[in-house]
Amino acid sequence: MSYKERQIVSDELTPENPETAEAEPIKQRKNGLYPGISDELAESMKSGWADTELRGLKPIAQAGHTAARRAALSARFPGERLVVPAGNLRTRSNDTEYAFRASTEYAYLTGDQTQDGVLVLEPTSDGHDATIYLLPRSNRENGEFWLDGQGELWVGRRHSLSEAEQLLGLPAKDVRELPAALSEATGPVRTVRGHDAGIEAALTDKVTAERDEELRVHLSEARLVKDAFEVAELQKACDATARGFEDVVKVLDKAEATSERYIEGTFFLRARVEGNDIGYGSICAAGPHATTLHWVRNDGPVRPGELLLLDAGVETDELYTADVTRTLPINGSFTPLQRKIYDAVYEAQEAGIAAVKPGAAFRDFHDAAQRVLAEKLVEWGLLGDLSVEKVLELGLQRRWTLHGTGHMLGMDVHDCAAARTEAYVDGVLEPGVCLTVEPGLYFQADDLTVPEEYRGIGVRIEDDILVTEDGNRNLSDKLPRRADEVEAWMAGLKG
Ligand SMILES: [Mn+2]
Repeated sequence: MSYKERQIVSDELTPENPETAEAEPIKQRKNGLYPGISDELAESMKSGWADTELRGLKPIAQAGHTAARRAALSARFPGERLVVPAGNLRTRSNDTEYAFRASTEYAYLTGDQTQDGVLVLEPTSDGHDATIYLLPRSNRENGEFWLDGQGELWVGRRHSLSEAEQLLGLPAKDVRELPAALSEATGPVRTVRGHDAGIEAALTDKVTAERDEELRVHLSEARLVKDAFEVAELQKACDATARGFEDVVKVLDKAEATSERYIEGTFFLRARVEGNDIGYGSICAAGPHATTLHWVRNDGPVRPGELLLLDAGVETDELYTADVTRTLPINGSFTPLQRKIYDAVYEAQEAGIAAVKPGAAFRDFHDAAQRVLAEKLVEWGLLGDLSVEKVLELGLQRRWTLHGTGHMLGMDVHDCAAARTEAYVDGVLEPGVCLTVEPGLYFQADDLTVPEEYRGIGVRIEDDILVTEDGNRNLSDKLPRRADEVEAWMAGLKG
């Protein structure tokens, strides 16, 4: 069947009118439009298929945690209908789509990652009833399963609604019924915007941007403290990421013969084999590219004698990502100047990590790391005869430190981004918070204010730190950080 034929059928099967789609066989409706399909073939495709319904399925590992997360959401918005969509496929070009990644809010509250899914919390007298709306198994009677481009014959078997109920611990209904039901519903409602235009259209007269933002903020702040399942996922992400970094070190000679792309592809292989994906575009920055904070073009040369700044993270199948950076001497050993700069960043990171503990202000680890870096820059004579205090007061070190020292980490690499300032940047750390500590020094290739030999050197060291009851735990400590340990680790891997 040609693409064009599939397109016509799939246009006919718009979900707005599921009853029509159910009742009327496609072939009859579009009489004569499918010259390649005989009545006999259409009839044949309707039957002769085994019952593959799965029974007695066990709930997913995080079912208990998602129930607790929904309960917290319910308590925050009593008496209101809450609508949280997974999102839809997005076009990459013509009829090809980007890989689907469910919205963080939906995956956090359900553990499900199905495109077009929607979680709805209906208010009751004492809380909410949660229902998950999903696309059911493809209809075989009307030909949907093989004639529609999103039919199961093309894209693979989906869970039936009954299977989804067993797995997720939630009642499941047909998502094609949802827009009409939402349009007719009365009472206060909020939704998470930006994921599903169809759901937003159905709610357009009922929601306000301000109230929807409050829902988004709540869901961001709810994720500040990770539960036990989430901590285990983040550890898994960090462990897989460490193996991905080892993979890269083993093939540095191949990267030298090709480009930074070899490093990107090598890490991606590990991410796909052990996890769902990379959690963000890998930064594979060799030589002066290391001074570009978000270098993701990764098309440059990899040269011995220079440094490789690799900032990459595996995202687990449950969508928790690591965010780790190591700066490595491409030939296996630092030059004295590279090492001097590296050691300064290492010392700053040590000071930053030491400042991560329950009761500390979120800003403390940033301040601790920035002070060390300012001291080094003054010591090296890059800031004239200014004192460290004066440099920090004027923020002059930032010409070379450039960015904040860390951020929350979780399902999003920059997690909890909608949290209010008082809950995040001006907040206080508590056990279960997970954040990155990632100071850096960057001397741009065209920076005339530093000695020539500094130009084009960029160093960042980044680890994922969990706040514990009595301090912190470095989830990414399977990768060495100290310069001599990095060299020994590389030598061991290169054999
Ligand atoms: Mn980061």
